[in-house]
Amino acid sequence: MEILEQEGEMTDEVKYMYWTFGGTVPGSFIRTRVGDEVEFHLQNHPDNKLPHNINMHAVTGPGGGAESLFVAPGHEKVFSFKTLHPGLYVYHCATAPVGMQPKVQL
Ligand SMILES: [Cu+2]
Repeated sequence: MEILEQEGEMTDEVKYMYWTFGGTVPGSFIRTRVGDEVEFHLQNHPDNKLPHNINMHAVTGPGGGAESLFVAPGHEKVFSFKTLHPGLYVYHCATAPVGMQPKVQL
């Protein structure tokens, strides 16, 4: 998944700089099955201005992976996790200010 900071139209004639997962807000669904082993790659586009990360609420551990996936512009981080519980989970960037970060379900 790639983080893209890009301007979009919030409403008629109102532009906003979105911090997106893959160019959309919210980002796309990531569908897995219980017991899957997932290798997740997070890229931060070189044109971005800020570091980002991802907190997956389906992941047990510090920040749901956020600490392992804190990535500067132009770089990539990788981590692996195993899906242990069924359900619908959110993921979001947990870099401050969290309230401005994109959200989606996992
Ligand atoms: Cu972010």
